[in-house]
Amino acid sequence: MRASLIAALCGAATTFAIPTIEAVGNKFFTSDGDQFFIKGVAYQLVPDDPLVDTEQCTRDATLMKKLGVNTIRVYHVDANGDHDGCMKAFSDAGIYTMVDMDTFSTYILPNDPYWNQDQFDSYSGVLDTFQQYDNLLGLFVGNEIIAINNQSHAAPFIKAACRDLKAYRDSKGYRKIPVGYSATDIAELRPWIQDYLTCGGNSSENIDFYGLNSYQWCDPTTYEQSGYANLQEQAKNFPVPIFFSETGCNKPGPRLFEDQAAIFGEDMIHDWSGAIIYEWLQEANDYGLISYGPTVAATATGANIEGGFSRAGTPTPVSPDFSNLSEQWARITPTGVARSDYDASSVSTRECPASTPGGWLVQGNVALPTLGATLGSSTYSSMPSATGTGAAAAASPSETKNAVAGSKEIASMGAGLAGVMMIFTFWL
Ligand SMILES: *[C@@H]1O[C@H](CO)[C@@H](O)[C@H](O)[C@H]1NC(C)=O
Ligand SMILES: *[C@@H]1O[C@H](CO)[C@@H](O)[C@H](O)[C@H]1NC(C)=O
Ligand SMILES: CC(=O)N[C@H]1CO[C@H](CO)[C@@H](O)[C@@H]1O
Repeated sequence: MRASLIAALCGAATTFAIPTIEAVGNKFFTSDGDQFFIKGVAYQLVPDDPLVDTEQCTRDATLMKKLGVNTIRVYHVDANGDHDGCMKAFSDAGIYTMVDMDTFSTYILPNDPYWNQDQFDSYSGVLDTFQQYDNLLGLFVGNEIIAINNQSHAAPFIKAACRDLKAYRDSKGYRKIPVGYSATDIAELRPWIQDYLTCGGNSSENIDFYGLNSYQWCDPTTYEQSGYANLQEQAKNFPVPIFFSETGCNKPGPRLFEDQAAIFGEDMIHDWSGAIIYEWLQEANDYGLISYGPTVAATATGANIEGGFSRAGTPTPVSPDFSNLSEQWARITPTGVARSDYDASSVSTRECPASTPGGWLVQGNVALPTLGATLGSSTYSSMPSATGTGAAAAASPSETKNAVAGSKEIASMGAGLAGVMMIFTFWL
């Protein structure tokens, strides 16, 4: 009895006193029944896995809590690492984690997509490792895989990955950890991707949430001018939670983060679940909220120094970005709706977009690739024997309307994966 009690207590060492989070309709809810809004930062100090250095995580979590952070996004982790210390440090600070399951060698390729057993094993390894932590908020199957029209035929592979990871999650009896995707913000592609990943009527094959990496709001601007009014229009009653999985344009600077007031304000709050600011650590791309000491020569070497920036130490706020964000978030305390009052049937259903020449290349609700399939081989085509000619006529009338600023911002700054790639090259 006593032994089993001790065992139970020890076993409890990796589960923390923080409510779990689940996606219902287009919102996140805690297991306490409260709606959850993300106030996040991207956190990737080192290319392979920043969640194995407990001391560093503890220092960062303490300052993040002061900033008002409740979520971090980590792009790459090593499923074999020991994450107990970091996950506990963040949980103790009330901070959830969103983890990308892919690695530099396993991500779904944009131009020659395939989805195979090695990828599945690698992604499910991350799920196996992180599912035990109550402060795991969600998992990404990909980040910015599709950036130009002719990469859209990778979309069914994104859905296939979702399908297989969700089926695996359920087969293992894990809680319903949300599995989703993080998209590049390209005006023409945006509605197609949003619709495609949530269309077809079978939730087992759809994403559980949609993250948008958008740098459209460059201070000073307004809700209308920035393009956010258009983002909102396309996100209305979205079928699953949608949020900014990266945001924080730094041109011309300083960053005022006034978009936070819009995202959490009356115009958007009913349809959006918050935002993740890119990024925690100051690097050459100048998006950092903190640094671990002064910039050194790009060629400098030393413990934890790479690419001219220290990758560990005591976090020091970058001014004025850190305090500007802190002040923005301090004014924002969204409550949303209680789960018990929320009617999830109010969300929209999306039609699978028809293919268009030179545009979206996936024909409607085409069958998804099976595990092991490769595009353009005998194993998969996203354009099964053309059955109609209607597709050509279906070019979206919203294409021109959607051609707002932002895409060029994205192209020039290389968000997300490109940002991480940049870190990666520092290590070579
Ligand atoms: C895809 O589109 C880009 C940009 O329009 C173009 O440079 C590239 O050659 C295209 N790739 C293929 C395989 O058609
Ligand atoms: C929904 O998708 C799952 C996974 O592909 C499949 O097993 C199931 O049969 C589908 N359900 C329907 C009603 O088509
Ligand atoms: C809201 C806020 O804190 N704004 C400040 C952001 O930074 C600029 C530049 O230092 C200040 O002038 C603002 O007051």
